Amino acid sequence: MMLVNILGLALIGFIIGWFWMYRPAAGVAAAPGQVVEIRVRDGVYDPALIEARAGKGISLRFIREDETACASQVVFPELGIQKELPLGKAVVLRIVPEQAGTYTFQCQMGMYRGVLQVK
Ligand SMILES: [Cu+2]
Repeated sequence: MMLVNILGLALIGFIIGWFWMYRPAAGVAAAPGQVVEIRVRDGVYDPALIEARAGKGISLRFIREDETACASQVVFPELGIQKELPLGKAVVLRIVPEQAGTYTFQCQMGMYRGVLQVK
């Protein structure tokens, strides 16, 4: 019984770690005007860390390969952007971040997470 509880806790910890504490390591630096392709698959954005420059526009081309409902929208809460991602169809988002900072992009509930780092 105790063992079951421990396994349960370990599983919960793993899920929380995966969804909420996931921090992307490798990033893609976007040159101004560049199009960065982001694939949505297996519960993550790939790449999940995009670097851009303040005041310079970048285009993010989202390609959803993940069938789960979580992947059906991408939301940039700080930028007020919410976009439908049809399965297998590229959606290009043009973004011009005016100020340096860390902007998240995520699914509707915030389980899939990515970061747009603006310098
Ligand atoms: Cu979700």
